[in-house]
Amino acid sequence: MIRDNRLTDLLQIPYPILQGGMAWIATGELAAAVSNAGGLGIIGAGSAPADIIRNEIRKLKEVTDQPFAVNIMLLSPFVDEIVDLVIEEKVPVVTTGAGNPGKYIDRFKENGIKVIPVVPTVALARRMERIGADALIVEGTEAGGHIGDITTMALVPQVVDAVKIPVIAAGGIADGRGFLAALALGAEGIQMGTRFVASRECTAHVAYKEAIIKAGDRDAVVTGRSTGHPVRNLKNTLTRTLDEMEKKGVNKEEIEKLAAGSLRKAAIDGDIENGSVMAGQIAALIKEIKPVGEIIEEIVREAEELLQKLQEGLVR
Ligand code: TUI
Repeated sequence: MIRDNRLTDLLQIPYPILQGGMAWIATGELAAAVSNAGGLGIIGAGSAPADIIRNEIRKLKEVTDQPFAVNIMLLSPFVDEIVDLVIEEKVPVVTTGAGNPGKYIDRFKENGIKVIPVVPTVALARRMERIGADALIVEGTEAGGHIGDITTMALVPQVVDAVKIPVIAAGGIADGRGFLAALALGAEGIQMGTRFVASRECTAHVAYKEAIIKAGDRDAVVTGRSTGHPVRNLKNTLTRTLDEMEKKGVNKEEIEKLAAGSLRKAAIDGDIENGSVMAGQIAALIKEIKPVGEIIEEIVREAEELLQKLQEGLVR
């Protein structure tokens, strides 16, 4: 069940573990490391133009021949050219986020690309299954970045009951306990973002990784609710300023202006005070920057050992 299920069959990978397609963070290097370690590495297209992402795909292909994916962030001004790019580059799997990928699904399917949308609600999950999604990433509000309202614990079993295609749980998972819990809820795989940011192969600035290691349980706060695009990020000068602006009722455009470009500031420049350090609530569980291979091996071993103990009645 942990190593061999409908999702590992669909994706042709050893472990049903996906790496979140995080803008500015999920580069070709990180995605290749995850795919080489037996998971599904995902390049985050974010709001980057196609040429930048083509380069990331080429970098990945130089170091792995394993399956991988590109995440298409549907609020990007470059969505159409990224869609053309993944077809041209014969990317085997696409995940989508921050919107409804409906108008692109037929083109992906015609080109043999597997489509796995991120969904934050049961209604969108049903709609995506109806129009041909191969699997779903069901993301709870514990996740980092742009989020929905429902928790992973509540949302995953509801979607599992509503659809027949495989479900991948995301949001709030960083170890073997979370992995096994997701399987108990009926998911057939997991996606982790924050855990893979704090990895050796992740190309994000070291200050960003250390901010995750230092985070406490209440540090991953939500900003931007008033804009309609709530984002979970670590508490800092930026989040405090955004909170004040929201309390004062500053208009949406002003808030979005401050937030725009702030992820790059944190992830690339390492400005973890004025940039947006997007991370999930599970950040506080992460204590060490580790190689991707170790992260994946440990989580699989931990889940298998825990399952064994539960079956033997050794956990009390
Ligand atoms: O997309 C993400 N996480 C992200 S995207 C991002 S870039 C960004 N920055 C600032 C504001 C907005 C975006 C940073 N983190 N996760 C997947 C995800 N998708 N979470 C929630 C959704 C989602 C939301 C609404 C998916 C579909 C959806 O559909 C609404 C509709 O159109 O029906």
